[in-house]
Amino acid sequence: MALKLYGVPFSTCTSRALGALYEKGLDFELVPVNLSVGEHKQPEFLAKNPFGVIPVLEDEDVNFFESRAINHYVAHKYKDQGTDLIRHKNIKEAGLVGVWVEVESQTFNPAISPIIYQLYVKPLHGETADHSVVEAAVEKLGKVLDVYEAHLATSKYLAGDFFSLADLNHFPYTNYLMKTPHATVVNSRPHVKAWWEDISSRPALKKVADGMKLSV
Ligand code: GS8
Repeated sequence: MALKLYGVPFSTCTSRALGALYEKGLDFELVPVNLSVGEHKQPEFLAKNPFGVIPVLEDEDVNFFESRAINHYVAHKYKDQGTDLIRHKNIKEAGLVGVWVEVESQTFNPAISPIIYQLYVKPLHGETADHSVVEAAVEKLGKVLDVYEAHLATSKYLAGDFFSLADLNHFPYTNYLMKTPHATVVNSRPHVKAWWEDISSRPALKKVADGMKLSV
């Protein structure tokens, strides 16, 4: 099999890459990486990603890391297969996909990731969540989602009237957030809520959610 994804489905970044592979309906092998024994810090894995983090997508002789870049590659390489994640036939729409892919990475992710780190990752290491950090991040996320709320009032999805990589890249962190009491930050904004309900009901993303087993 040509494509191999190294990672574990409970990891948000692995799940981001799984979302694109499932939306494309691709045949691939998921190769588990045992984080608890530090397999990702061993020479064999470091040869694939010198930063020692998951996921890595191996396509025969090339290794791709950084989940968003993996998705960009998959969206381009398989542009005519499964869901068109980048609107490659319309340069302006493709440009808007690029805008919202960056918004997720540069604005949404820094606001949401501390919440998930405190509530899901720290307990995995036997550490206690710092709720003051969570509260501050929820407030910051609320301000970001105020902008999303206004935008989604006039646009069904983030880049336009079509589902794209921009929406998909938001999936894993939001999926974990929605299992916490802080789901209210989404549910209290009607257009953000409707957008979330729409994207999270897609069969490919439901399949991703099934593998995201961490709980608070
Ligand atoms: C982040 C990769 C990362 O931190 C991406 O791929 O998007 N920007 C990169 N991966 C985490 C798991 S994320 O669920 C990881 O490998 N953590 C283990 C470690 O840092 O030791």
